Amino acid sequence: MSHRIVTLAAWAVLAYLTTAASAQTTDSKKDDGAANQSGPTIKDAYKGIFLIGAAGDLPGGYSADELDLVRQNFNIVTPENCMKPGPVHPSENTWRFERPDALVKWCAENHIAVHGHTLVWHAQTNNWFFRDGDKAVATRRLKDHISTLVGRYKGKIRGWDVVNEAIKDGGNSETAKTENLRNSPWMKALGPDYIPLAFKFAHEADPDAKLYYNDYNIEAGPKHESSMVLLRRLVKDGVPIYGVGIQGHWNTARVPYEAIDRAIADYASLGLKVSITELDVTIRGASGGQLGRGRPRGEVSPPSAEDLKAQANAYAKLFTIFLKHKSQIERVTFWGLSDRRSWRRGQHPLIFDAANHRKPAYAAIVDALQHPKPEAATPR
Ligand code: 9MR
Repeated sequence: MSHRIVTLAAWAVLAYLTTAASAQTTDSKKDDGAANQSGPTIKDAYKGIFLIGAAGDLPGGYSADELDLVRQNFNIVTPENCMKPGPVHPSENTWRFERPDALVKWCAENHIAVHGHTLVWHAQTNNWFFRDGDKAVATRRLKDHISTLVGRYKGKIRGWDVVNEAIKDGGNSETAKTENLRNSPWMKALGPDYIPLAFKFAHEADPDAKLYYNDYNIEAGPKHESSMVLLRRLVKDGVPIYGVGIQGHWNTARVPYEAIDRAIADYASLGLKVSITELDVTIRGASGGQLGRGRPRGEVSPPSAEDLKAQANAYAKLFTIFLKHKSQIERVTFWGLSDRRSWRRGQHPLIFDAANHRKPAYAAIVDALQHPKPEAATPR
């Protein structure tokens, strides 16, 4: 009997010490920038406000854990590469539908919507579209491409980035008065009409699909002004455009908050919806962008607690701005799944770390619903 009491007492002491030790670990981890792993998921927290998306060529090549992460946290997926003209339509009579079909099927099985990306772009588009042909041939190839792809997934893909990145970078006060279109192969082949034509063909193939113009850095400066000139033309000409995609590849050191706030209102004033289509915010400081300098190849330097905090703050401010415009915003999509599944790997840009754990930014985004960051939501 007394032996039993001693054993129980020993267990109690051990249990106390273990709890104390683990509390200490959690506390000291917190100081290291470790994030709370519980609490509502981002897609549930933002339900009925906007769709929350991730980019990726799912499901092939993803682990079971990663697929679970997608199911739990996101309600819309953008194929990162597999539906772009180059991969899906490498030559005039060759289509590679295996990955796009698998993605659409997996998303349907998991009740996840799909946003198609992208029909017309200057990059990842093979030369055959423009070879040995006049304007009529290039127009026919554009139409065939769009009708086949959009038609195949009619009713299964919610919307499309119809034209991607048509506006030149940079600019000045003169170009700001013009559309300042990039001299892309499509521009050379068809002139500025390629843009309304692409929207027309996409709309004919799926009248219910929500059609987007998508671009980066269009929230600020002369490029923003040019985007307004272009979009005004499209709206005036009755082009079936539904929304504008602000890509959102930013960095904690210089997120143009005020410009973003204004740009969303500007696009809404044209009667267009807005989505944040490729969101990622890299961290500043020494741990941003260091792809293994002085480290074994491929190894990435970890972010500091301070950097993670700054990133969480940046994401919270951004979501406060998005919430301010919630009636105009359809969707916020992250460009990738985790810091391992990102085109900016090494710069820690997303809300899950490389081991699929929530980063401080995750809770900050959910928390922005209850506690908006006021400095980011000042009225215009
Ligand atoms: O994330 C995509 C990357 O895997 C590709 O190599 C790259 C090819 O250009 O495209 C990346 O995605 C881009 C998107 O399609 C359009 N906006 C910019 C994105 C990042 O480069």
